[in-house]
Amino acid sequence: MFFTVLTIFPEMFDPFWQHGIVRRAIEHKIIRASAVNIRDFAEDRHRVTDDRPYGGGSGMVMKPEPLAAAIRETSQTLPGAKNVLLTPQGRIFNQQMARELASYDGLILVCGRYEGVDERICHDLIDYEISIGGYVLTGGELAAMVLMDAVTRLIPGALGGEDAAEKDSFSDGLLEHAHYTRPRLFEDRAVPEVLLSGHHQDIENWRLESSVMRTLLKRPDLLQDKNLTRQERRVLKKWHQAIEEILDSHPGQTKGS
Ligand code: 4GX
Repeated sequence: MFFTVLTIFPEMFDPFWQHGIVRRAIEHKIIRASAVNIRDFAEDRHRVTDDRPYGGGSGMVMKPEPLAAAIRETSQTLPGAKNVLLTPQGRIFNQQMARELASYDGLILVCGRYEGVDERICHDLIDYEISIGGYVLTGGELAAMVLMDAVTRLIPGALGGEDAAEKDSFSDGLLEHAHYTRPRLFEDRAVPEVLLSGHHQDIENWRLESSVMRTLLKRPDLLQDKNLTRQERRVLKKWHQAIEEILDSHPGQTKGS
């Protein structure tokens, strides 16, 4: 997988590419990454990339010519890449989209600034318009980093050793189970005994129960959308029954108490 980012602030990506899993993936040639300065494609003496909007109003718009030249030249050298524009008008990014994008040879990520890019760019040169969420950033660069981060960890080998990506949160539609590490006792709170037991099947069962119940409490919408497995239904039924027993043990108290 290669990422090429088109931006007027290429230096913003250096710290992102120099740390953690992303850095390792670059060093192991699992991904390639580069940032191209859109300003380098501006033809005028002052290398201007923005202009005033037709129709008036405050704010500036990214000029189409430098952006189009940057996208076209980059696409030419990277056949098989998809062009992605980061924009609040895009589809909201999620894990399924990350998986789809991870299947391509390359992604060209177009980062707008100001009020946005000339509409004719979106139309003719962009394959995907993607938003990372319902809030307004000052530019597409942070959104591009979020997208690259989520895609990188899905590329085989990026996470090293065992490919943990598929065991993760969301890969089976549930949140991750709770995690614990040493010490056994931290500020009066103990690690669940089963995790110290060495009984692998018991641990697996506990983790599934932890996943299901955390999802129920924190993200019930995920359970609503999901085709539940037999084991997942069993966990929900167990707690459903426990709750019913509590309710049944307090007969006669119906309203206001
Ligand atoms: N998820 N922004 C982009 C400028 C812009 C506007 C329109 C292209 C078209 C954002 C988000 C986001 C702010 C980045 C506006 N560029 N990007 N920028 N949320 O808010 O992706």
